[in-house]
Amino acid sequence: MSYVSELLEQVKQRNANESEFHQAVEEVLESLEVVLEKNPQYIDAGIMERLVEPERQVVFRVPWVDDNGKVQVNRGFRVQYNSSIGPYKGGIRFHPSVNLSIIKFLGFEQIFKNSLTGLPIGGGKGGSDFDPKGRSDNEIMRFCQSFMTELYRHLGADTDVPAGDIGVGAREVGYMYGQYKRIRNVYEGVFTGKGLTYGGSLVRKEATGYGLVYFVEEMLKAKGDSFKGKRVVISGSGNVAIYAARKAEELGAKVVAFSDSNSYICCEDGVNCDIVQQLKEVERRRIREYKDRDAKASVHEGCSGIWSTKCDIALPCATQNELQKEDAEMLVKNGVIAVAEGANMPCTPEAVEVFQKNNVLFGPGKAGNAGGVATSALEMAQNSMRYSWTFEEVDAKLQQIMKDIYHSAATAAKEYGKEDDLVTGANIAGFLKVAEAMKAQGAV
Ligand code: NDP
Ligand code: 2IT
Repeated sequence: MSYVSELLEQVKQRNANESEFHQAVEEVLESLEVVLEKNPQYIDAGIMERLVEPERQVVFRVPWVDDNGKVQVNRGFRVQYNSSIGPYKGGIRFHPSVNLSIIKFLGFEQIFKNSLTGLPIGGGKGGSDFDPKGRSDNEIMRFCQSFMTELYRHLGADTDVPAGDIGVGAREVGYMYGQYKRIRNVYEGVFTGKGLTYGGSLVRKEATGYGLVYFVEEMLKAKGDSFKGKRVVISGSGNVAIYAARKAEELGAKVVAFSDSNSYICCEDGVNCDIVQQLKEVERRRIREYKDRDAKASVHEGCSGIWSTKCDIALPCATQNELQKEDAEMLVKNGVIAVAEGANMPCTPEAVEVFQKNNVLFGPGKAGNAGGVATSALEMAQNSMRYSWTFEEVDAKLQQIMKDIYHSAATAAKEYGKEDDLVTGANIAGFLKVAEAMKAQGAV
């Protein structure tokens, strides 16, 4: 058995029943095989064995009182995966499906993504199986305060800096930040995605979606193409989806479909992003209600059917494993030219294989959606300076970072004989910096 297969077997045995985590590790280890062949010093230094094992994992009880006076109990997680190039950095997810496997896969991905940004941030992720849907503002606040009453002791502006993810936006970040500040009695940049009145950065809200589109623009440009006149399908209708749509439109594309976990909507003339933003970001309603405000739209039950919508560019921006082999085959049959992951690991390995075999340009999440965490690192920099950059300044830095990520992934792929394979290229480019830092710091 090869070194990589043996290590993967060990990971599977040691972390039984964690399928999402296995999936993320398998993809990365397989693409690093070519690097390890050329650089046996990484094997000698035990880099891989250390890389797959989180530095620290915290699992805790989150008790809170609902509006009926009943005590509810959720489970909280923070996985501090790797701090070789900077403080642990990564979002917090609130969704009923959250478990250790999901937080570990997200934390593991975050190591390479954060390295790719070129900024000094390590990898981590956290969350809870708490379901914010249907909860009042006060319930959300009490939950966030209880969550932070345990988590605060593990955080710090130079230790671990969380941010948002699914189910965690500006409102939740505000409640968690407020509780942290109260308990610690320090005003520090311990969270990113903060509100603009208390240390947040301009462009952070837009950054993941905008960054994804900047990345795809670069991917298209390398093939002499652009967004102009393209039909785009975007899954999800949350933070990433909304701002990806806005930027794609700005660059001359037409966004024809959006979804949430219950249904998807299509509009041949282009979906009106103002309505989607009002419905989802402001009013927290369901996507199917779009039709009440735009009669030209059609509504379809279930979310997976969205991939049968004809398009040139598909941007999965909802959740892991939402785009499977049959969906990929359908997209290819309908002439898709580019697919890029706004979500983390939305395409199954079998779907990615379909895209690559059919020469569809494919941008993996750890490269394509890195604009969010990159802008988080810019928020940290501004907090340290006690200064704020303008929207234009942050946006220009984000654009440059996304271009650089594309080129480092493309260059690494070429160097290792895998031209155009951005999955392999992103994994290699992200890995090399972390591996060198770990080697230099000794067996810690
Ligand atoms: P939001 O909570 O704002 O939106 C999530 C969207 O995805 C909603 O439309 C939601 O629908 C849908 N969704 C969630 N779970 C499922 C599911 N199981 N099946 C179908 N649809 C689902 O989250 P974000 O936009 O912030 O995050 C979206 C993705 O992007 C995630 O994978 C996240 O990890 C990734 N990401 C986010 C970054 C950020 O800065 N926010 C940065 C990089 C990656 P519903 O309302 O019905 O739940
Ligand atoms: O998956 C991600 O990169 C995020 N949810 C954003 C993390 C961050 O720290 O901004």
